[in-house]
Amino acid sequence: MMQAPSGRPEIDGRQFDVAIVGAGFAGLCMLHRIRALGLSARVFEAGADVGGTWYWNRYPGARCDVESMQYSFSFDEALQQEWSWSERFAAQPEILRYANHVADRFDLRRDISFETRVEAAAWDDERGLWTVELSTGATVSARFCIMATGCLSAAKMPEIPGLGSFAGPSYHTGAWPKEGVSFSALRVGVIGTGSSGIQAIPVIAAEAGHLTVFQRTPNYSLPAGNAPMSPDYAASWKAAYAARRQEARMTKSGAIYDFSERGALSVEEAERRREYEARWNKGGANFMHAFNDLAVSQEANETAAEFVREQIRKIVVDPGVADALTPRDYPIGAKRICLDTGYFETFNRDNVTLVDLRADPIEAITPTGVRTTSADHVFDALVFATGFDAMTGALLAMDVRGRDGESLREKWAAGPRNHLGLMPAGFPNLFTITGPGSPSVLSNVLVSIEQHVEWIAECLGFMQVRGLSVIASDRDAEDRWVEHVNEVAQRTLYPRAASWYMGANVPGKPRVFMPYIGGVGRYREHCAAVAAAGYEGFRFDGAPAVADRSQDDDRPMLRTG
Ligand code: N01
Repeated sequence: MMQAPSGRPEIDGRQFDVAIVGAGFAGLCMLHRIRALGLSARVFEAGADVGGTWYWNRYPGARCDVESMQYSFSFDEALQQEWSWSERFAAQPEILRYANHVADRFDLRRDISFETRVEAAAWDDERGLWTVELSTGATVSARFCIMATGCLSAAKMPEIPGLGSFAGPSYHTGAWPKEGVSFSALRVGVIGTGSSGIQAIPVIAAEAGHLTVFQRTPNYSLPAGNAPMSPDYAASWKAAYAARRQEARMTKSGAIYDFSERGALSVEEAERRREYEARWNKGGANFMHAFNDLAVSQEANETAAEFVREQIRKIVVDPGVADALTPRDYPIGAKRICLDTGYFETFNRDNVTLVDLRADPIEAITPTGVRTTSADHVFDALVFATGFDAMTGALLAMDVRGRDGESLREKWAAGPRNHLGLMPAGFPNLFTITGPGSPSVLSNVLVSIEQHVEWIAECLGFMQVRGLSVIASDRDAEDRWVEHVNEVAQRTLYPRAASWYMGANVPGKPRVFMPYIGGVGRYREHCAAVAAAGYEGFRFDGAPAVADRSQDDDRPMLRTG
């Protein structure tokens, strides 16, 4: 970008209809849709290129856990027909290539400012504008501000004494170096056994001289069953895309699985085992849909959990290691289920050691490695697979201020609050895509992104043709929605695990179940009903942008940039 004489980018002082924060899949999709409304938009992205999650998470083994044929955009028929996936579950480089393809195909880059972080955004009631402050020193304004910041984008380093004192290189899985890392012949320590650690550990173990895994909580993990994409399978999906995408939109999780109509306890034990075995052998998250009550009945859930524990005992040769790797104290699925390729098998390797932090906690990171109660572990490199300040972290990293200077950080001090997972009351014209209070991380997120993008775009279109300039959510509606989100979560087993869904991985973060678990299909219907009823729970203010309403239907009225 050319620099203005002041040294600030020439974008300084410009006004847009819409400011979009983030150029991951949500930001790209939103920008494309905003352009179709004839509005001006600018996307601000901290990374040097598009891709969001898939730009930052380049750790070895990074791979999607939703099947490739379903983890892609549906908004453009030519796009979904022309793109070919090489594997059942695509790896990070291929998904990043897809994000780049989308950006190129729709010529999106020209409206994106890269290496530009949004530091603050403040609403000005009199001007009906958001003022957005950027890390480059520039300030822009926009009538609407759309947060496409991602739910797992604020990497979380653990709070361990001595962090930063390690003399060798250290890496967080969620901010992996672009140029890659060689662990060849090195002594490597990995802290964390969530989805990222579970994917990275087998790949690092195959390369490293020695790998030590520090595990605090054992995790349930299922074999991914990844394989090269079968051309016939891809073709069958492409031929039926219109119907299958529609079907996926109305499912609970935004993806088509082999859903069961049966409860786990309604069948004999032998039948239950046959069902679990078939799904385990086929691989993927279909296992979690073997019976329809695994997320709500502790007794039913225990049958699936015990099946997985048995598999761990079968795979891991050393009974002590198997025992330490076995999760027991929370329901399967209540923490995000992991999919792996050879994770438990990795602990049979001679060059891999498991340190059970429940028995031998970390005391400190030292210049040479990690000190636990019983030993000093010496490393050449350290990997932190310690997760994210999920769902709210990226939003609250910015100083967002609504009406009368109300701070979003203060508003959400006891947990996120908004109406429909889309707009916090007191923050007019500010939308979040797949934020807290929406199905987001519990769903095939591309389906949820498209649903939010479409809802927001239709709302802006509704305002355009009516000459409305400001939309704000009602506090009453917000209260009701937050209550509903909590109430639905309490009917499930999810709150029984100390998960990042609950904010439990961040010391001091309120323990609130953040995503909406009522299901993607039901949520979609609810959002559509709200819009059909004239945006129930939202209020429109502001004078019409033009006097003559007769031409509203075919003329964009919010264009300012
Ligand atoms: O992060 P996590 P993640 N000392 O929070 C441990 C998505 N994702 O990056 O469980 C020691 O799940 C922590 O221990 P504990 C997916 O939604 C998807 O792995 O808190 N250990 C845990 O083991 C996923 O759920 C894909 O006791 C510490 C680990 O670090 C989400 O991202 C791939 C510690 C963090 O696990 C996050 O996954 C990757 C400490 N102080 C990610 N602090 C796919 O699509 C934390 N830990 C497949």
